[in-house]
Amino acid sequence: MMTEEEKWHFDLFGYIVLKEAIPTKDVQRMVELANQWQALPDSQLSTPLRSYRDPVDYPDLPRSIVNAHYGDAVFQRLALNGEIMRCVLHLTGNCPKLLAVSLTQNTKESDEVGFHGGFDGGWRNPANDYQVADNKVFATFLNAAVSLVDVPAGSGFVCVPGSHKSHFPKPSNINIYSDPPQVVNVTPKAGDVVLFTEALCHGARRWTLETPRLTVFVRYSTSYASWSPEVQPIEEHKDKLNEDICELIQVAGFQHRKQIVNKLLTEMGADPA
Ligand SMILES: O=C(O)CCC(=O)C(=O)O
Repeated sequence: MMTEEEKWHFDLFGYIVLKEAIPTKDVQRMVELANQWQALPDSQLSTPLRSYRDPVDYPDLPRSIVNAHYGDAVFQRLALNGEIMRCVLHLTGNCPKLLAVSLTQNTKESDEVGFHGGFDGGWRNPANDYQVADNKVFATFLNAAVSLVDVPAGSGFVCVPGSHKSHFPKPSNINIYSDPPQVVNVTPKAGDVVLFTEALCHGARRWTLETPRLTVFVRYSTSYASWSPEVQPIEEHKDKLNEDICELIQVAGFQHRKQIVNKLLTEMGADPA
């Protein structure tokens, strides 16, 4: 389901860019909702929408509105987007779980996001695994960063390519503003997706434009990841989700094949067996 070139790129660098993966009308709808929701204080967002960190207490952080998929069907379509899912299915061995859909705004005033992930003081998080075998790439914790705006060079997502496999600490002089080859600034256009393993050392440079940077971070893990058992459909808001999304959120054993996976594989013309 991933092409040979995509596997090569993802394995070597820890991310791939899926160009024009999201239909323009869905991008426009998400921008519209982002502008509406981001203009409201947390107290006026309809539950279960809320900020990851309330901007009243954290005015300098980029504002990330979590549970966006409960707020509008466009975010449910996004979490099941065919381009994203053909890669997520490959990378999770057909055992995906939807963890989070967060609509994030960075303004010129927002703090930059320092490097995190990758080699972390000699200890590698066992829940954030990365392996390659049998011509397959395997990653247990993925982030699809869907850009709703064109990102200019010099700001937005940065990473240390290949750091998802590194075994040595990053030199202290390497930071989010360092140059290639150590640090790469990925600058998607509206509708592009940067799909990366959370094992990759990554962060974000300060936003430089007057109009905000809008990104939807759609996070997936393997369905059997037991470190996120609390991520289940929220009982009192379950009626806002379609059946496919509800199933995608469920924890399931690694031998269990979700119906939504078979449905997606069939749609993609792949053999569900
Ligand atoms: O804003 C970005 O592109 C970086 C976001 C990030 O670091 C994360 O989602 O873990």
